[in-house]
Amino acid sequence: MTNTAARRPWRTLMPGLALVVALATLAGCGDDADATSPSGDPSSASGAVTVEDPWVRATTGTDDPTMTGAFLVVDNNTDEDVTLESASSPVAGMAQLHEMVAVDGEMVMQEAPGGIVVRAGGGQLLQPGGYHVMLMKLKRELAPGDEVELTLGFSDGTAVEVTAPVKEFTEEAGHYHSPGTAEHGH
Ligand SMILES: [Cu+2]
Repeated sequence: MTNTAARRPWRTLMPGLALVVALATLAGCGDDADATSPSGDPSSASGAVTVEDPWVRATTGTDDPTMTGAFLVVDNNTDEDVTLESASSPVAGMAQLHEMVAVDGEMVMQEAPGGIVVRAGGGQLLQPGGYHVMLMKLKRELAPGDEVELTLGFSDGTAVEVTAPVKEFTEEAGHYHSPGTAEHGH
């Protein structure tokens, strides 16, 4: 896990992003066909890694408006495991991939060592209470209805750019530990 990209000024990444957008467009989203579970149907494999149902938690009215979580579903329609290795967003000075772990009976978040693996032909949910993209050093407040660009980098070299709507998420005390309340469109 490196965060070298996050430390660089965003503009230095822009030339690469043009290619990213092109790749993401070619990969397609499969919005029409995909009403199934994230684990998917192998027979419908499109040979691509796709990102669906992205959303970002609003920061308006939160204790710490400098950070928030981004949530989404990764579908791996290829024959090989792939690892989500990096994330970035123009609204965040820094982004990390986080997991939740139990420490002394409490769920806390930490950077996911080695990223987030998505099995061949399978899917992985990033949701409140579980894996998530941590957006830090936010450059502005995120209100419900806003949109946030996210770029996800994978171990096979692909990068997927998505536009995530900002949504309200009411949480209990602590960070994102409300398993079972995740919004998941599938
Ligand atoms: Cu986190």
